[in-house]
Amino acid sequence: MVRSNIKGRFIVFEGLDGCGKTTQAQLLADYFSCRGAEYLHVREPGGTDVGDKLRQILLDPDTVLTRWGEVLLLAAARAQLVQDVIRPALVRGMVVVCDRYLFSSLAYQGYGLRQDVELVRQINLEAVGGLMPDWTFLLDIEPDVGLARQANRRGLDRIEQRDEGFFQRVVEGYQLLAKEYGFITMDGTAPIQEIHRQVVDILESENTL
Ligand code: T5A
Repeated sequence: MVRSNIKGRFIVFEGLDGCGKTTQAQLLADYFSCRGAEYLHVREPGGTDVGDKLRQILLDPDTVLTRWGEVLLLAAARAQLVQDVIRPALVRGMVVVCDRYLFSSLAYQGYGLRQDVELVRQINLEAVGGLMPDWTFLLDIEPDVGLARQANRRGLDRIEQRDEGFFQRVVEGYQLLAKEYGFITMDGTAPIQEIHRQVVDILESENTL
């Protein structure tokens, strides 16, 4: 059973590079911390020894990787994170806040890189043993806004260096996924604290917190 023994809550932030996911995931983690709740904050790709090594390969601008190689390395990192970290935390009853999940592979590798979306989905569902989040917040921004935020901050990684058409397909992919999976879409250009307040309000209204 996909969710057998799971007592915790699983919350995911998704969106384009620089949309503010990490900022919001951290604010929510701080919120849980202040309330004394047991929580875990993780990001993809990474979060395990293997996953961190794969992250380096995946984001290094000097890496030359086939498209399916990229899909499979991301799925391998995700499988490790779910098996070793996320699922055990959920079984213990913790709240898990995750910066990106398998929807990123559907949006970036499926729609963005034009790989077979159904196959990307199947591979990833296998990789995570069917585990899906309780809530997914999509921070909606235009690609140029996010990439400008990233470039001002730290330069662009291998995936962020892709062309405008790629990011436009990722945006459209996220819009389709939002409908399909019932994401909660937020305006990623709103002030940081305002977005945080809205996230907390939604979770409180559903008795998550
Ligand atoms: N990837 C990943 C795939 O292609 N497929 C996959 O399956 C997975 C898992 C990951 C890369 O890998 C790709 C997607 C990515 O290209 P990463 O380093 O984790 O690389 O990059 P990001 O996911 O883009 O994460 P970042 O932390 O770099 O960016 P965030 O989380 O989107 O944004 P954040 O919160 O760090 O904010 C960026 C800047 O904007 C400011 C922040 O202060 C910061 O300076 N900011 C705002 N400014 C104004 N208004 C707001 N509302 C703001 N919110 C944040």
